[in-house]
Amino acid sequence: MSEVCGYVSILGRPNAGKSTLLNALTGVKLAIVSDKPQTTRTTLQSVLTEEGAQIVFMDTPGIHKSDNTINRRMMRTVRSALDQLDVLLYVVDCTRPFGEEDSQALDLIRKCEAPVILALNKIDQLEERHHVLNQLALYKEKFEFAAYVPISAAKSTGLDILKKEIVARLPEGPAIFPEDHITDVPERFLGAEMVREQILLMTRQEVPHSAAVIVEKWEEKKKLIHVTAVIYVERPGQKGIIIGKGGETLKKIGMYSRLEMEAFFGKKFFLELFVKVKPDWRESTEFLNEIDWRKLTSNEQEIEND
Ligand SMILES: Nc1nc2c(ncn2[C@@H]2O[C@H](COP(=O)(O)OP(=O)(O)OP(=O)(O)O)[C@@H](O)[C@H]2O)c(=O)[nH]1
Ligand SMILES: [Mg+2]
Repeated sequence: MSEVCGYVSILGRPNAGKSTLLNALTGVKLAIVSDKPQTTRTTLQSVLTEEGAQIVFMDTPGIHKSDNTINRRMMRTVRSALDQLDVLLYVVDCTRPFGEEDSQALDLIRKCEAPVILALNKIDQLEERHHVLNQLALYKEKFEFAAYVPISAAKSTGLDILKKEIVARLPEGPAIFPEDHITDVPERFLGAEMVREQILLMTRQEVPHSAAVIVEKWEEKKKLIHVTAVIYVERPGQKGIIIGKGGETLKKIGMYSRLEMEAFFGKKFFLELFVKVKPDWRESTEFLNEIDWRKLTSNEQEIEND
């Protein structure tokens, strides 16, 4: 039997459901998900190995207008995901009307030379079948996609068809990674993201955008993993919101993220959380390097090489 293997980048507007789709396609909840736009801040690779096919999926931040340093960096990340790929998976939220920003997002994917598959997501939210057909017709008019697949990432509807459309367009070749390989992302980044996910779920307005998490200690002991993480916010008021009355919110953030870590890594965790204020961190290249796992990995390598 011939084997196929290739890279698939998942692109789309913020909140379209890219990370939900990455998790659903691979069956591993690697990417954090929330109803707040710009949940994903950096690319995240997750590998799916099935009989005869290995697909290296890449989740990306949502395509949006860049105004500050963090947003410009996120858009750079999106563009870099267009560099090396065999198939582009373009995800749209079919419950949202098509607007100017969608046109701009399409301009970006027009630059891609690989086949582009349209995943029309959130069809579980549409009441009538003809709404799906209307949306498909609209997208057909805008761009010649290689395939059009209505899906619900949340309900895992249409994902087998989507996988088939992807696999059909991957180059022949042996697997790049061993069968049990899932990701290159370091454990401590995944842990930090699990804390950030709880912040996104429990806070509103500016707080989710102003929060960053760094795991400072990840120590494997005999019976448990000891993790110390710092939650950074931009203003003292936001620190108060994260901590909550009598420390209630922080306690909940800690408890739910610890449960996530225990379920994912299959070990007991002792999690310590601290909250610090770092004004305007979203404009600091140095700090943005610190929270980006790809930089984190190279720093760690540098330390090892010293
Ligand atoms: N009803 C419904 N909701 C969905 C579906 N897919 C995703 N969602 C919801 O849409 C919201 C955004 O999902 P994400 O997966 O975080 O979206 P994203 O495209 O990764 O967003 P960014 O990382 O911010 O760019 C979450 O509340 C999801 O639960 C779907 O198929 N149906
Ligand atoms: Mg995302």
